[in-house]
Amino acid sequence: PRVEQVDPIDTLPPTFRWGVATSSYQIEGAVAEDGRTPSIWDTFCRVPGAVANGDHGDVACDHYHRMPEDVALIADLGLDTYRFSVAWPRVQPGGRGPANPAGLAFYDRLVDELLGRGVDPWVTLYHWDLPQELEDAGGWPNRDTAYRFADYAELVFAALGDRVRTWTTLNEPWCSAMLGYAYGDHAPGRRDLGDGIAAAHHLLLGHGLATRRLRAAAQSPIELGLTVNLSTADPATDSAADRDAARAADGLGNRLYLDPVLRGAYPQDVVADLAAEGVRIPVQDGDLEVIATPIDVLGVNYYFGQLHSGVDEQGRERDDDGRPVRRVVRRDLPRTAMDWEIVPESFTDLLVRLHRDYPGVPMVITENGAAFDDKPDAEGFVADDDRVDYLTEHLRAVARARQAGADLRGYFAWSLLDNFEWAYGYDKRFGIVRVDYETQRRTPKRSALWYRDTVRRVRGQR
Ligand code: GBH
Repeated sequence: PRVEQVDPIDTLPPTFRWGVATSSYQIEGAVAEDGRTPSIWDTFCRVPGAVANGDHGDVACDHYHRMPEDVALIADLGLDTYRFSVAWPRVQPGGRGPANPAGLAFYDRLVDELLGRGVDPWVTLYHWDLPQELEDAGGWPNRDTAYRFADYAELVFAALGDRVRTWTTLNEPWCSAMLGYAYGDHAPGRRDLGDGIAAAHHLLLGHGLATRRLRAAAQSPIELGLTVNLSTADPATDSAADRDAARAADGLGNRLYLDPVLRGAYPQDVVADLAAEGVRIPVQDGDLEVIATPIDVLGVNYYFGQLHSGVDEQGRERDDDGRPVRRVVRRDLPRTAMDWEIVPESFTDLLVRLHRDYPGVPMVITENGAAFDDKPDAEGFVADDDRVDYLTEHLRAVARARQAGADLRGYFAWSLLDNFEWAYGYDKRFGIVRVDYETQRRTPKRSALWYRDTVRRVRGQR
């Protein structure tokens, strides 16, 4: 255990950005209003067995109709930034052609409401709700989707760029590509490694194209970035098999996204692993230059760190098909309601490693948080000490990485509200504010009050 004189959180500078994050499909509801067309998640939610309890985002947190109340919650917590995403099928129905003014009007009002309350809007252009029509035309494995995304990005920028300074192109391309197209856990539910890898490349291409378009369109300085979900991948033992399993996991999960964007090349070891599976990344001339267009900020989403082994339970290093075994090892650690291990030390390791391997790009934690089995009292208040502990330890981990030299500029808790947790539906609650889905009543949990007080203290406002 380290002995520290002051709480590391108190070493975070007054300029540090403090916020909360959400995403469109997880909170908005109103899926058929004001000209919005279906996204791949509207479709996927109707596939029997795809989402827990048959849940869907038709109503979600009804944020579309309660937006001013939700902005007031953020402002009352004293936070300076709100990270939200724009629903592509709301503002450009079908994913092509002209803007839908009624859909854009919602984000227009949201941005104005935030600015009026002194909260900085931080826009994510794509948090997984691809227009269904584009999926019908091939989805992200189809190269054309990257160009459609760049057009869409420009259209949103034309409407909000006069007031929004910070833009994130994609949220977690690994999830869109692999969970959506390779593993089938997320929309659109395809299960093909080649499709997953093609999707990953076209997502990155779309990111690069959109970055260039926004940079060209900007009349005043803007901050552009990409948000990736990252995890540590440590070997379970020092054996060669375990070390190779960890390398492969780090390659497919982390470096496949970081390297092309920040170094202009795909990692050769991952390219070789994929070739062994008969998969080639569909790179065309000039793609990597586009993907490596400089960004101003890297968004990091972290939930937990993983341990990997290259042997199965019987000690075999290869499976029946002769492929190397790659297994995640669960440790005897406390877990969240998602069954994710709580490993704050890995967060520090990850951030210090990013600083070492990808120097020069400022980082912001665009998501961090946890689901727990919340027990509201009769008034709907949740005394979520487990979440307070999780957030405290992870913020300390961020502050320690910063003390070790990592260029960290801000932190967003996931999430403002309990919301639609994708394939897990509404059962898993990540909010610092409770949502009663019967009444849509919002009640700040103890973690929200702790967050408010912490931000105040660090800013020296008390
Ligand atoms: C984020 O995804 C999303 O951006 C957000 O919308 C979501 O609500 C939030 O996190 C909470 O889930 O157990 O094999 O899946 C995070 C997705 C979580 C993907 C951890 C990788 C690793 C291990 N990541 N997961 S596994």
